[in-house]
Amino acid sequence: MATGALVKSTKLCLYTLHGAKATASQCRTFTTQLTDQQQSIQDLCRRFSKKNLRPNASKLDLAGRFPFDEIKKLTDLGLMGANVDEEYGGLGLDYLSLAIAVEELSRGCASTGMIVSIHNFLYANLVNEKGTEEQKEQFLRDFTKGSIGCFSLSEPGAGSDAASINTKAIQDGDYWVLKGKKSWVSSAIEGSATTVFATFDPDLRHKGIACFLVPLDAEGVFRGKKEPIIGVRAVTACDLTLEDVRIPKSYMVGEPGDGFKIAMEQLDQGRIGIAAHAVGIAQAALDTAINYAKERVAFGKSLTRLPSVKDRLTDMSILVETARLLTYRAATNVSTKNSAMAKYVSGRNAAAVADHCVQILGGRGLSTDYDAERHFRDARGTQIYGGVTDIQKRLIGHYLLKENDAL
Ligand code: COS
Repeated sequence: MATGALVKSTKLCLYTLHGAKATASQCRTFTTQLTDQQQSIQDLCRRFSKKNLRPNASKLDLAGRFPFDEIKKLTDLGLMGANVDEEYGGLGLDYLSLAIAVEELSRGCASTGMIVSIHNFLYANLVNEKGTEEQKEQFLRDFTKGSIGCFSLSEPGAGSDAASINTKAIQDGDYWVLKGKKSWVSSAIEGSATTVFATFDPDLRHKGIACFLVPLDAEGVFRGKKEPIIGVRAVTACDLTLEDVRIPKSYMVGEPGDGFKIAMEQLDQGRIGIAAHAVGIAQAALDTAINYAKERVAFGKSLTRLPSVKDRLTDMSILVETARLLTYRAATNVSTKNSAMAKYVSGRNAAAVADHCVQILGGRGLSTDYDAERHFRDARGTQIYGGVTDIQKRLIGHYLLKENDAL
């Protein structure tokens, strides 16, 4: 099928699905059975990924080039507003549908999957769920139609310890003035707006943080150079310097002091996105390993018939499936513990599966002519961005003890 026809038919398919939508806020009992709608999203994104993403993934990665054409097609399919309410141009799908989409897209191109994940889980869903009508008009409607949104929390001096951010918010009448530096802001080079978390009183720690929506063309916003990262190289992350950026007070999400809670709640969602992204990368590494093992002959037979390789492929498959189950559970029953556990396991498993994949390809596993080394590089970051593994473990331990009245 020609690309145009595929896009047209898949778009129709999504709109049909939308007629019977389940909203993101609907929380269902976890079951391994996908609904017809979720199954259709999976089929659609799997086909899209295979046809439109996988063929160019290596080229985009090596060039470190943002996937403009691919994101445009995904926008046309509605997937850049997957959970957003219909009245703002979104598809109103549930979180699991978005997680499945991110997984399938990441399977074809990890960078594209990550861009979709961050835009939806960390930006569009925040505005959709917490923004005022006025904020949604300005910071959401166009963001389901092609504008890209970002999430700015981390700073050069504050990553895991998010409550210690140092970007200042100073009130000046009906305006707030923001000054400071944000780091690792994904898609900021192409993006049109970002959330900014800033402190209006550092002595209050997390209670002194507010969340703002900031147009990236506002006076005083300066983008840094693209970070030269080892994986997901088509994602353009950079610093954002805020030099006396003056914004109306109506751009604040919630009340002063709500910012930390907003950031944490959004990260609970964002971690589901990263977990799904990691599952997609792990599945891609398993695909690559199986395809190679089927073709490659050693000791007079196909690699798949060697017990050591079969054992490795079996381990890989178990790692992928366990990560997927935890991710789907987290997307169905969103909680800090479920999303931390999904992210922790999926990131760790993706790194292990990608390592097995390199090993099965042997010398070719080290070559950029093959996909294995890209999966290996792409997998590594999933244990870092969205909150490092150590933080996920701390969260899981905290809630485990809390649930057992053992804190
Ligand atoms: N949802 C809602 N509220 C939350 C929350 C969540 N997931 N997590 C914490 N809070 C609230 C707490 O309930 C507490 O509120 P009260 O003061 O009303 O009791 C407040 O926030 C402070 O919580 P806590 O004491 O646990 O905060 P800490 O400073 O100890 O930080 C961690 C907690 C480490 C979990 C947090 O800083 C974090 O997630 N760090 C990682 C950041 C990250 O992932 N960065 C990458 C971003 S990608 S750009």
